[in-house]
This record gives sequence, C-alpha cells and structure tokens, in this order.
Amino acid sequence: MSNVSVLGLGYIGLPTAAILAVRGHQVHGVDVSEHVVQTLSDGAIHIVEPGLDIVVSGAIKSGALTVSLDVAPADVFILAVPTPFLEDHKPDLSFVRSAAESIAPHIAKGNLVILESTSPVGATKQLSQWLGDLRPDLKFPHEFAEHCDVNVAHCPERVLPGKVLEELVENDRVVGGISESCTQAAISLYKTFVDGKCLATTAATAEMAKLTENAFRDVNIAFANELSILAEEQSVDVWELIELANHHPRVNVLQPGPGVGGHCIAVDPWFLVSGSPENARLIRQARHVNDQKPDYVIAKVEAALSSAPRPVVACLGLSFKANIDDLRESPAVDICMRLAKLSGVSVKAVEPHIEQLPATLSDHGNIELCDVAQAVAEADVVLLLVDHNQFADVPTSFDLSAKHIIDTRGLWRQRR
Ligand code: SAJ
Repeated sequence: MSNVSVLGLGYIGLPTAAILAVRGHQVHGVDVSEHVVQTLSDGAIHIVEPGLDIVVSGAIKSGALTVSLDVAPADVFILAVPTPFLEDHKPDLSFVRSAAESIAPHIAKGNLVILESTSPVGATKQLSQWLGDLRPDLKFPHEFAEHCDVNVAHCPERVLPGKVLEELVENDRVVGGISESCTQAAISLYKTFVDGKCLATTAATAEMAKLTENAFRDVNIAFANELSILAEEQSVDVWELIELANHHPRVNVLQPGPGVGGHCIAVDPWFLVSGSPENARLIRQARHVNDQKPDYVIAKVEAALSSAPRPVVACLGLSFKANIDDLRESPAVDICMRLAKLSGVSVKAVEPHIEQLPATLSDHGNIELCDVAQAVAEADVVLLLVDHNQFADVPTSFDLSAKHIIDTRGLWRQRR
C-alpha cells in the first residue's frame, strides 16, 4: 500500500481518492477550492453521487483520507484535473500544467505520476516533459524510458456519473505508460482497487482509446437526435420507432434528447477533431448535430407559445442527464437561458438536485427556480428536459390537460 496524492477532488478525483483510502492506501487529496477542502474536511461532499457521501465521510473520519489546498510528498500522484477546450475547440491543458507545477517540487526518485484526466493524444508525454523541465535533477521516461527515476502513465477515467462507485471498481481500465515499466507500475496501483481487467498499452493508445469511447457514443446519440427530427416530420413516435428497430439483433440505437451535455461526451470528440481537422469529418458533424438539437427544441417551444402577453414555460430539469446535479455543458441550461431571452417569456425552472440557480440563469430576472407543482400550475408550456425519477409521475399527479407538453426525453410516452 502506498501514500497516494490525488490532485483535483471533483467528480473523478474525489471518488478515486475515497476508494483508494477504503482499499488501504494513505490518501491525501488536494484541491484549489477552499470551499471544496472545507466541505470535505467537515466530512461532507460538494457533489451529488449516490453512496459517495458515506464512503468519503468514513475515510475522512478514519484518517485514511486527508484533504488540503497544499501538495505534500507521496509515492504516487494522480492528476484528475479538468481538461476543457478553448474557444476554437482546441484542448486546454492549463490545469494539467498547473498540477505538474504544484507536484514538481515534491516529486522524488521512485515516484509514479498518473494522468487520469481525459487528454488529447500526446498529453502524457507532454506532462513528462513539463516535469522533466521543472526537475532536471530527475530522469523522466520521455527521455530515459526504462531508465527513468519517475514513472509517468495515463489511465483515463471511464466511470459513468451516477454509477461512479460501482464502475470505479468493476470497469476494466486501459493503462498506458510512457515506457513499459511505467505501464506496469501504474497497473500495480490500479490492481489494488479495480476488480475489472487492467489492460496494458502505450500512453498514446490509452489517450486515444478514451476519446474513441466518448466519440463513439456522441456519434450514436447524434444518429438518434437526427432520427427524432426525421420521425417527427413523418408524425412517427421516435421512441416507439427506436424500440422496434432495436429488436433487430444487430441494431442498438441510443435515445434522443434535448442535446448532449456533460464535461465528457460534449467535449472529448473535439480532441480527436483538433488532432486531424481535415479527416475527422463524421466526428465533427456529430458534434454539430448534437449541439444544434437545442435550436430544434427552442423552435418547438416558440411554436407552442400562446399569444398571452407573458407566456410561462416550465422547464423540468437543468442537469445534463437524469438523477445527477451536474449542470456542466447542460443543454437544459442552454435552452432555459435562450427561452428567457424570448420577448415576454418567463421561465419556471425545476431542478430537484440544486438549491439555487447558477449565475448564468439567475442573472435573468425572468427565470425562477421553483418546485414542480408551482411550475406546472403556472405554465402554458411544460417542457421536460431531464428524465429525473422525480418527474416520472408528473402527468398523473398534475392536471396537464390545458398545457402544451413537450417531452424531449420520452419519459411520459406511455402515459400520453
Ligand atoms: N444522452 C442522450 N441519449 C443517450 C445517452 C446519453 O441524449 O442515449 C445524453 C445524456 O443525456 C447526456 C449526454 O448524452 O446529456 C452524456 O451522457 P452519458 O450518460 O452518455 O455519458 P456521461 O457524459 O455521463 O459519461 C460518459 C461515459 N462514456 C461512455 O459511456 C462512452 C463515461 O463512461 C465516461 O467515463 C464519461 O463520459 C467521461 O468522464 O468521459
């Protein structure tokens, strides 16, 4: 068992730190946010993820997990920091760079550095180069391969928000070192808490494997989103259509929705596109199809709006998918914001997983966060954006007969 330092205590870093602590490692978690560090020190958590609060509070109480704003020496450093994209869709590695700068003074011979953040091809080698520049007294694998002092590897996270604790342990992991010994060192660590297989490869292949998984899903969701528009033009119920098509043994169409959100599927395909702008044609087009789905939803709402001087739209759900609190890149947030800009429209937003609106929405005076009963009662148009469990019974619990209903997720299909 090792001393492990996890940098970035977000949706991936925090559960990873907690599981490592439960499996017997001494873990130190580091985050740049005082709020995050304070919340965790108090034994609470700052995100919604089923079961995570219990695991984290247990690990903090037992002392197996400590948290602070400062990096300390460790045997293993795991970087789980954000890798967003810039305005031009090129990857932004500035958080990885900052994490490298913060660990560099504490790195010692024999250490292992793992990049878990989803990264463009070449990022792990770049990390090794940055560390090498910052610590010329140590040998890093991009230059010294098997003769390095510090192992550097990529092991992309692959867990599904909402099922993180389960998938962290059960999923297979792709582990790619800058050298073979780096790969093996990283695999030794993952084997202490992963029940799935640890699959050895190179750093570049591991980077590209993660991007491939998310781009595959994005392309397939784009297919479903495009299909939903074609089906509606033919007055065909797209959910019935997909259900029937999926009876074919080799067909598995995904589900349409109001667009694709989250920090992964709506972002990662761009890392492939920016690596080869001329050749990544289908992957780029899928991104555009999914990004344009909110336009279609807004046009449907506009068509449904009554001639009342101040029509009200109830937007049910703000998170990027069901039963989580994560609003990042959420098409629902985008749609609410754009509806609020329509002349005379007021928006009643319902999101059971948050207590206050994010600034992007609260800045609009005509968006109010309220409960489902109030939103539905006041609405002319009821727009379902997220299929949270809490919304399943809305058609049976409330009188929607005088409302215009737009269900972007097919949640209420059976009840109509
Ligand atoms: N969505 C649809 N239709 C579907 C499935 C999803 O519209 O049939 C939408 C969701 O509503 C959401 C978005 O796509 O807005 C993404 O949701 P998701 O559940 O497909 O994926 P994420 O972003 O929560 O997690 C993905 C996962 N990747 C794959 O399934 C290939 C997860 O395993 C990764 O670890 C995660 O990205 C990540 O961190 O990269």
